[in-house]
Amino acid sequence: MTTQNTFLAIKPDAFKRGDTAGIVKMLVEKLDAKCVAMKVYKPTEELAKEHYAALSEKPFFPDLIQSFTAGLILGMVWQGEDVVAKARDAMGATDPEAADEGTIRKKFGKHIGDNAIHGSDTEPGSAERELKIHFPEADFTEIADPVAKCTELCQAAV
Ligand code: IDP
Ligand code: MG
Repeated sequence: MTTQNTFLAIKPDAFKRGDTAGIVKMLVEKLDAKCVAMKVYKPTEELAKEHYAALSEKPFFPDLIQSFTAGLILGMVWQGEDVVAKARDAMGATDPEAADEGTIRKKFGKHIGDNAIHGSDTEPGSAERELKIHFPEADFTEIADPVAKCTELCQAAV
C-alpha cells in the first residue's frame, strides 16, 4: 500500500445544517489519516459540471448540479495509507437509507440527493482528477486539529 490523497467535501445541505464539525470529527476518528488541506467555497456551475462529468447523462444530473452549487461546501484533502477506500467505508453507501450504522451518511444524510458528503471513488485516477479540479494550488500541509480548523473556517464564512 502506498500513501494516497483523496478529495472529500461536505455538501451544501449538510453545511447549511451546521453538520461540518460533526462530520470532520467522524473523519478524524475513522480514517487514521492526515487532513492536509481544507477550504470553504461555493462551487460554480462550471466546477460542478466538471466534477460530476461522468454522471452527465443521468436523469438526476440537473438536480445534482443544482444541489452541489446551492451553497458553501467544505472541501478537504486527506492523506494516508489506503485513504481513498477508508473514506468510502467511513462515508457509507450512496443512499443514506442503505448505509450501515455508524457511517457518516447514515448519521448525517437525509436521502440519496442529500447524502452529506462527497468522496473520491476508488477507481484509479479518480482522486487525482478531483484534486486537480478542487485544489489546483496543491498546497498541502498537515492541519494539526481538523475539527478546530473546520469550526474556524465555517464560522468565518457565514
Ligand atoms: P457517490 O457519491 O457515493 O460516489 P455517485 O454514484 O458518484 O455516488 O453519485 C454522485 C452523487 O449523485 C451521489 O452522492 C448522490 O448525491 C447523487 N445520486 C447518485 N445516484 C442518484 C440517484 O439515483 N438519484 C438521485 N441522486 C443520485
Ligand atoms: Mg462517486
